[in-house]
Amino acid sequence: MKINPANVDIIISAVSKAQYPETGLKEIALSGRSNVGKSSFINAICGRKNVARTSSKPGKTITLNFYNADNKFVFVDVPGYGYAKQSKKEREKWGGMIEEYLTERENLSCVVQLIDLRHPPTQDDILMYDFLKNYELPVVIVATKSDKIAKSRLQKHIKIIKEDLELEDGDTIIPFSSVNKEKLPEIMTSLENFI
Ligand SMILES: Nc1nc2c(ncn2[C@@H]2O[C@H](COP(=O)(O)OP(=O)(O)OP(=O)(O)O)[C@@H](O)[C@H]2O)c(=O)[nH]1
Ligand SMILES: [Mg+2]
Repeated sequence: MKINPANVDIIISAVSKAQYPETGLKEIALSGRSNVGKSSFINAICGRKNVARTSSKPGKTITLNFYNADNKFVFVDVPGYGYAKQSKKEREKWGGMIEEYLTERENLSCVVQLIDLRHPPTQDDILMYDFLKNYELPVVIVATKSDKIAKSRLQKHIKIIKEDLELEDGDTIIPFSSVNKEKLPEIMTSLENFI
């Protein structure tokens, strides 16, 4: 599958079901801690620099952002979790918005859960993975920022993520870097299964 970068655009920033777009396309959602690289992942896969807004400060993405990827599928950028500077009220509001999308959206065919390759999964990462499994959503784990660790340590870090999440057979885990795009073909092949 090839995505033409010129045919990638935001469809809508939604906060509730009524705003989800009717495209007839399957959706691939991004989930993960704030700042793990979800928006950067969308840009890297789509071959665009800044179609999805990124920031070095956590909490950049605060709505469900739908991106048409060359009419082949839709990426849904979901706000990150584990962002400490949020009030309880904000967290509840966002939690509801994300849960509604993940549990009720018929177009949703796969969730790409991003985990920072440098660190063991957090409690929130484990909770999210279990939540997705509970709803029987297919999950692809992408271990991000692989450019930041030595190649010799990569497999060890992957093993820790697999063990801590108790990854199920059949679930894929792929190390990835949005900076150097290593393993991009593997990511594409894996996403193709869901569109
Ligand atoms: N070195 C490196 N930096 C990355 C990579 N992916 C993302 N980053 C950086 O990490 C920071 C956060 O990236 P975002 O893509 O905005 O993260 P996000 O998960 O969308 O964050 P929220 O929208 O706050 O939930 C930015 O400074 C990115 O440049 C990567 O693969 N390697
Ligand atoms: Mg973001």
